Amino acid sequence: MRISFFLLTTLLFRGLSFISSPDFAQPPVPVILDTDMDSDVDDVGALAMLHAYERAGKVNILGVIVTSDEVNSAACTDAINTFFGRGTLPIGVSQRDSLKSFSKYTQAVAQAFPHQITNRTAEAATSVYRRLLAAQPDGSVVIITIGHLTSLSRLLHSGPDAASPLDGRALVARKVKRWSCMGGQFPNGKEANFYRPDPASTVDCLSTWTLPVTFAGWEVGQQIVTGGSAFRERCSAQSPVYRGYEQYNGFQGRASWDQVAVLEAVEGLEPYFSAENGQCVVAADGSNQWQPTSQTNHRYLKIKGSPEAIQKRIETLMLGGW
Ligand SMILES: [Ca+2]
Repeated sequence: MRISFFLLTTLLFRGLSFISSPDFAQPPVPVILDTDMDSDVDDVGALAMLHAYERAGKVNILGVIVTSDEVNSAACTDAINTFFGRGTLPIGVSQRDSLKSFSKYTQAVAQAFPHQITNRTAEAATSVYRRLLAAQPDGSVVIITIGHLTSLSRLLHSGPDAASPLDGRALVARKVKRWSCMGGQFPNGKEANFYRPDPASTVDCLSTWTLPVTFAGWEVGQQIVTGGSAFRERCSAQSPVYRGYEQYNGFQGRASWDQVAVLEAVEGLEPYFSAENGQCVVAADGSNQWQPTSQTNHRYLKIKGSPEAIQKRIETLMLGGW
């Protein structure tokens, strides 16, 4: 009886391992995440998703750019990376002094979970961006921005350095495959990542960028609420993801703007999204307008099917599943 039970549990374990085993059919996609880990908590969910993808063999996280002036934004990011076993991941920051304290969750996460890096000790974002890109195969890197575009703009205007003789635009053109951007409201609107606090960086990036870019607009993530009470029941209380959502609003749930960008960046359009091709034009105040054209490198996402299916997929990944 005891042997039978042992065999049963062994087979069950092997079966589950097979179901959750990494998909090695495609090599993992090299990804750089550029986040404003501060005011909203969807950045926590998005970073947790990337770690789940990495464990499943889908992505290779090269590093994280923290585009924020919040004093604990880099420490919180490093604490999450460390929790998921990637404490050696490079982190580059957009700002190292004149820092402010305004986040509802970054301090709590940083205090509760081990980390090494802080905003004051981290490398500059431009140096990290350039070093990470220079080391990758040509045309391979996916950049995911889930905050404002100050660091990406600085990268594009950077000059040659020890990492590469190429300037920023040439380095991006050589190494990047595509950009997934949480930003804007489509077809027309005004969204925070585009207009606050650095709308000039949005205008600059969109006018400078020549490779494919997919916009995950405000109106998509707004329809997908994650991190609510049902999520709390399934999430380990020992996780920084739990701590983040607990601190942010006590698991009342939050829109999934940033997670949508990560989901599409890794899994592509199907089965959750369709896309509209055209041109996103940004005004000096950060508002955006869509111009339908056929010859373009821009597209924006639309939900295909039900928001509930996307919510379920995102929460599974936020919980570390596959
Ligand atoms: Ca964000």
